[in-house]
Amino acid sequence: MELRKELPEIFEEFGEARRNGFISAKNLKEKNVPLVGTFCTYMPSEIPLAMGASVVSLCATSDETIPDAEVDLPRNLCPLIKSSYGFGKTDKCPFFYFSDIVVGETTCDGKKKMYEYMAEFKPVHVMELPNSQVKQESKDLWRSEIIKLKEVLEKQFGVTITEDQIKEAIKLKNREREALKSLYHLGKLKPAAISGQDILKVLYGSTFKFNKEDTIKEVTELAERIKKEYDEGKRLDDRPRIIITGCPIGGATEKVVKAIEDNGAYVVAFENCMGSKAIERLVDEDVEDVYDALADKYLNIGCSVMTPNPNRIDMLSKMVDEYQADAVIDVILTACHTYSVETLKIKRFVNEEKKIPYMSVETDYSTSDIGQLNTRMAAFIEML
Ligand code: BJ8
Repeated sequence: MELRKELPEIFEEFGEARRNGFISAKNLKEKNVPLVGTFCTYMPSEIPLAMGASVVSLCATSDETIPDAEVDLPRNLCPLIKSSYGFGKTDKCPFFYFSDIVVGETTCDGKKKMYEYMAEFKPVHVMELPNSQVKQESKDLWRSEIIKLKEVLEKQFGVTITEDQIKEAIKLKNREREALKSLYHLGKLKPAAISGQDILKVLYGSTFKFNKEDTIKEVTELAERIKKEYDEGKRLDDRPRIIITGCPIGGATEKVVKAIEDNGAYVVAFENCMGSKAIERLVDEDVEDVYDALADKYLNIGCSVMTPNPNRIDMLSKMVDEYQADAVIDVILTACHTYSVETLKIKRFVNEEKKIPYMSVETDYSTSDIGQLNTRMAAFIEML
């Protein structure tokens, strides 16, 4: 039985969240609520949340503003970076327009250099992210960068951010993570309960919702409803189960998920910054020092900018087992060197240790490769 047909309005509501978020952002500004823009999962959003600010993921998932970006930036650059810059430069992203400050990090080379230009038309604070997760010096540096972020925000907005406020923000963000996990963990059910396209709609949509209590309630109720209906027998057909890993997806790159599901498989999980990479690990609420707790959570994100990057492998390994995956597809954005170089390691791990098929696909934000994506997915899924 096709469950999706019975829940379209809820998924559509999340699908529309970005557009509806524009109005919410305007309303927040009218109430003088500070708005902090971000492009990356490493940004510890608990710090701005602690002072009552709202945090928004800035537009970076469409090719609409790439030609404007290419006036200033090289063409041979990751589309996420060009899109981010283009939306900012042209003021076509209302979230960017309403953001009082953008917080960036020294992740990949292209992104950190792009922030230098972005700072010409927007207040930008760049956090210095170490490239190693294993050294104590790295953890110390990241902890001090989190404290520096707090001080920058305090100065810019004329407030004091207390540790108690940060503790409350940690609890709130953890509850939001738990709610989202309850939804995407439904991907572990076999046969599938919902499609990957619907999971993605909720994950992507939730990044544009400002009222966290509402999001927690809506997502929790949605997950409970799907599980209840699944237990009553409403489920999708049994198809090959795919885990997506790699660069962040959402917006234009939903085409990859669609191509997989149009060609006979389901995406059951996302090991990327739209899914587990960002959400799975909570901030430890029992650690007395809030900065230690935040540094530990965020520095351990398994992004390919880290060297080495064992946390990506560890998470993927667990996910392949828990989601009973039949294959892994690695999505690489054009000109993303770190994820691209890491494909060999992921391929070896998936093929040799998990003993399931692996494929990497390189894509951008255009629609020109949809035919090719369909052909490749059909051939790959056929052999599963
Ligand atoms: S934590 S994945 S959101 S850096 S795709 S801009 S790496 S060239 S987006 Fe990312 Fe943070 Fe990592 Fe997640 Fe550079 Fe690659 Fe482009 Fe990337």
